Amino acid sequence: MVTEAQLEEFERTGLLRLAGAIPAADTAAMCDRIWDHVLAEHGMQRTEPATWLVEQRMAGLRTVARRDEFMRIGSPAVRAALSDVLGEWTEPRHWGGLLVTFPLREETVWDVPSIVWHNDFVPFEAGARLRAVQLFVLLNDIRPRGGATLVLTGSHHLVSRYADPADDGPHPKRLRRQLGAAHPWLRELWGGEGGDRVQRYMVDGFEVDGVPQRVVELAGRAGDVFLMHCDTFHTAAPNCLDQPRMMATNMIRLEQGPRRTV
Ligand SMILES: O=C(O)CCC(=O)C(=O)O
Repeated sequence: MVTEAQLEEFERTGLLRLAGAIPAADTAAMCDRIWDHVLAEHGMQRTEPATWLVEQRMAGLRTVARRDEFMRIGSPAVRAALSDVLGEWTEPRHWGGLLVTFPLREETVWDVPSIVWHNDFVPFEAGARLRAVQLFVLLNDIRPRGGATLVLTGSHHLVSRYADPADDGPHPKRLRRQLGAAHPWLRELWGGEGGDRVQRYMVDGFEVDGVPQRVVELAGRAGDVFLMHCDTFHTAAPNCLDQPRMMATNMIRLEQGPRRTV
């Protein structure tokens, strides 16, 4: 059950963490299926890091994500939280799109990336302020700097201010351009480099139009699940540690009918 304090945090930051929302045995079974695939398709062996040759986020995982094990992402805790936050929601046919990144092979200093910051396009719906929630699920333990998704907390409030209500929905490129033109802090987040970006974006944060913004890394333990407001900016991050990051994501949409607005 999501508490009032968690709902308030979700409203303020666009992000809510459910610790241990999926049992360890279930996430372990999902990781086993990913490793089976990685071995069969790429010859990468779980116990032999020297064979981990794919550095980019791994493509071609759709078939694995259709395996029954991944239906367990829809655990009782995840379902209850979605109901508390969204009200009525649409049951997805599949629960996971997989986000798997193996470690970079060259020693690299982790930094806040300046590329691919985006919101995922979800069409506007009359009368609904919260149209969808994006789930991010940790399938293995992911330490900071280990490739977990980065989220610009607070940015969902900017999207609702800057997106043109006459549009069919919030277009990420358009928004990036508009927000960047108005705010150097954002322009340099998704266009700049240099300086201490960790300090600037993850520690200090900034108020944009009176709305606090800060970059948060979705690191944590296997089975932790994050619910993210669908308009929140986020991006992929490099994996500078020695273990793969294994996550799943999905956009859970509002059901037609009675709605909760936040
Ligand atoms: O790879 C990642 O962590 C980013 C995922 C992402 O941008 C998305 O699922 O929309």
